[in-house]
Amino acid sequence: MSDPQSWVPTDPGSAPTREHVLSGLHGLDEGGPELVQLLTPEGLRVDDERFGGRVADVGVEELKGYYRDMVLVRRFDREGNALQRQGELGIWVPLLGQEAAQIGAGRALTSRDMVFPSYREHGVAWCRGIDPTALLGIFRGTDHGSWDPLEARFHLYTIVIGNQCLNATGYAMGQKFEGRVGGDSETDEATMCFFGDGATSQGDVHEGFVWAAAFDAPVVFYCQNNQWAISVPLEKQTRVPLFQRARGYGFPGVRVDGNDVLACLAVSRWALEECRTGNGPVLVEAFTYRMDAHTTSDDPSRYRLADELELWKLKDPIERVRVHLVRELGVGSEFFDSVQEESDALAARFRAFCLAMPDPGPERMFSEVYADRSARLEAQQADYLAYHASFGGER
Ligand SMILES: Cc1ncc(C[n+]2csc(CCOP(=O)(O)OP(=O)(O)O)c2C)c(N)n1
Ligand SMILES: [Mg+2]
Repeated sequence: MSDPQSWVPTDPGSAPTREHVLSGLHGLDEGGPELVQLLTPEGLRVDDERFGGRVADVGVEELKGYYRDMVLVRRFDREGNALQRQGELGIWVPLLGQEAAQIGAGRALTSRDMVFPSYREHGVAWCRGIDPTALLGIFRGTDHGSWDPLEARFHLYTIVIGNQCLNATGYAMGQKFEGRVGGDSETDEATMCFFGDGATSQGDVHEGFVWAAAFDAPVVFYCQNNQWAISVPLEKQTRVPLFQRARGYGFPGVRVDGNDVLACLAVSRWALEECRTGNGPVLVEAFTYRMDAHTTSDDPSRYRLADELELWKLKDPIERVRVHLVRELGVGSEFFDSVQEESDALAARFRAFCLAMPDPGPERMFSEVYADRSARLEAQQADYLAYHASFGGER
């Protein structure tokens, strides 16, 4: 494409041009020969010389567990979307299509490892034991996250693109300085940092990579390449596959099939182990697809073709595990029915919790700004409360 803006429809209401169609084709990319895959979209196990051994312990029970994780996470994700559409949430950030990338990574973590998410990591939060209802406040506008980041070993969501790469790198440098790396496999720990393909164009990510490399920080940079940064396609972020960028910084990069939970688990286990033993950092590019809108405020039909989604549906991360469990491992319908039931119950609880959430009082916006409250903040709060009271309780 000669015109760098040719992928942007000038009139959003118009039909896509030939250029738009061609730029949409990047989504058909199979991920290239370097893609690590252990479970094909058809549900067949394939081996990988480098990473296959990392999941040798995964049997039918473990696979059923990952299937359950993905179904439950998808179910409350869909409920979040519906709640936003019904006016109960200000916004929802869907993870549809990225369940395997997140569960594979999340289940590779130990309780000692620390995680820095962006804003779409509901599946990783699930793996950290954070109840899905704890995510609702952020999207209902009542809090910035209601879990204790250190206790959960899962930082609060970061909306500022790429910023968490600096936080994660700093945290990982601390792990290194404090000797919690490369000593004892019972106590060693690592950091995992989640970000998107678009974030790789941010200075913060570059700076994080440079510092992490210079200080051998035990951080796994886990990029979920879902092919889009809102309406900006991958080819506007990079000229080379993202995992290859790691080489320029001096650490390894691996591209894994982000719709294959087993491969994501294997590669994440390897990457975290590298970091815990002092061989970090590592970049993992989970090659996946955002099947829904960027957020509920976005309309992807303005900038991408429906065909692209139809192709990725054939690579659905949940379906391939289901097919594998049924055809190769003989798992019967009882199991699938019970997971379905459990997911509906979770969605009902999620919804009921949301509808019962109290609105925070007007003093709430002042209460956790600083650890020590200043006189100025006290005065601002008093002014605001007086102003608020002048409406006589009307909101
Ligand atoms: C520093 C900064 N710039 C711009 C934005 C607006 N913004 C929100 S999400 C987004 C796209 C991010 O895409 P990507 O990194 O691929 O992550 P994805 O949403 O696809 O998971 C942008 C530009 C922001 N939140 N922060
Ligand atoms: Mg993206």
